[in-house]
Amino acid sequence: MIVSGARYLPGYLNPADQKMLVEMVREITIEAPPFTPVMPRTGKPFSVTMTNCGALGWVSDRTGYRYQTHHPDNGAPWPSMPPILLNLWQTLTGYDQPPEACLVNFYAAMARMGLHVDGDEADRAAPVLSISLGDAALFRIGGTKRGDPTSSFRVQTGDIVILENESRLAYHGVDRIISASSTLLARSFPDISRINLTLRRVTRPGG
Ligand SMILES: O=C(O)CCC(=O)C(=O)O
Ligand SMILES: [Mn+2]
Repeated sequence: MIVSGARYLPGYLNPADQKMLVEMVREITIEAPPFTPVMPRTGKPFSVTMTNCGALGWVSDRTGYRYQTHHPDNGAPWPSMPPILLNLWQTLTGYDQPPEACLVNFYAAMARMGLHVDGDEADRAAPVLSISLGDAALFRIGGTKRGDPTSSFRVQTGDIVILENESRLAYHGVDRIISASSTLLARSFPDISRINLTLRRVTRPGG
């Protein structure tokens, strides 16, 4: 792996598991349709659309980034965290608290995600578990300071990346999508190239 503390599990999910997760995402979007987040202050739209499942969902609007219990557009509670995600979290992280949020990012062919730290969680001891589905992406990761050197590698469908220990607060982002490198999403999400699921623990027990 490219940065110490992170775990990269290439091809962890087999094609049948990947299809099951795509169907799971399709069901989530029926209750919680993808929304377009905007940057705090400027209101500039993200190039990805998003939704969430779990007790808490990550949102961004003009007032800031935060976790909230309801969909920003329809006000409904997020769909519950599917058991398959709880199981993956337990198997791969062994963390003693379950994940509270699964952020679902939808990348169209030209979408990207700038370098950032996942820092809106009170529980920074918990790992972040990230699943890639569909077209490959150039994933960039560096250190815990913005100026630290970075390197990039291709994450492919079925790959899992876990940010934990000294990589938990590492800068990371998605430079670009490698179009037409997978057919996984063609049927269920014809306009989407890549889906990323990010599982996170948000709150600390008792606080
Ligand atoms: O799409 C990815 O692989 C990364 C997504 C991400 O870093 C995030 O949503 O915080
Ligand atoms: Mn992130």
